[in-house]
Amino acid sequence: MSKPVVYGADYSVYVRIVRLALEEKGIDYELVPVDVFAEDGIPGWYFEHHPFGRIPAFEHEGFRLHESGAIARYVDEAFDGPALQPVEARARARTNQIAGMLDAYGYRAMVWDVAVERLEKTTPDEALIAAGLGQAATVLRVLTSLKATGPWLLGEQLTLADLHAAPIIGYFVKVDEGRKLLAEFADIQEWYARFAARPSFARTEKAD
Ligand SMILES: N[C@@H](CCC(=O)N[C@@H](CS)C(=O)NCC(=O)O)C(=O)O
Repeated sequence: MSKPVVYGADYSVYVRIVRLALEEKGIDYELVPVDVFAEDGIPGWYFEHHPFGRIPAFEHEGFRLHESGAIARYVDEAFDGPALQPVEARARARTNQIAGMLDAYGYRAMVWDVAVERLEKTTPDEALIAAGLGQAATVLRVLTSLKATGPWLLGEQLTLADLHAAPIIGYFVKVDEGRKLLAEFADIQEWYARFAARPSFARTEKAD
């Protein structure tokens, strides 16, 4: 069986979600570099893989996919290794709910409006950061209320919900405001520290 291929860059939260799924399943894969923010633009050939020019894209023996949620579920279902989705309907729905909530309400606020704005801008837009922190607080509050008892978001089983949340929160805590806000949500802070200690998280860390 040939290795699956992930197209993307190590700075990307969404690429990391897919790579975490592959790492946690113990699957060898190839990372083909695609920099969507390159000065000379996205290479033309990449639009064959992702018509919207986002990362990641994925390919496995001629089967192409984009959208990290779909890719992560495919990786879980098509390969051997520990199951990353609960079998029981409500736990499975909760897993999908957490990933969907982070996509819809967490990613832009936590990664772009707070972390990227603070880290990358010469004159950060303080109003944008404040609004992003407000939204992030709601996400962290809801995540706290959805978290099951046990080490992981769904309880005893590590799932795609953990793999979806950790890279987003990992980006958020690059800045002081993110770390400070996370500290107000002890359960999620402890969960994040636990996840961040996993070898898969170290192996998918952005190279300096
Ligand atoms: N819905 C997509 C989102 C992917 C996404 O937004 N990736 C970011 C990098 S983390 C990207 O490609 N951004 C480029 C841009 O916004 O132009 C997925 O789940 O894969």
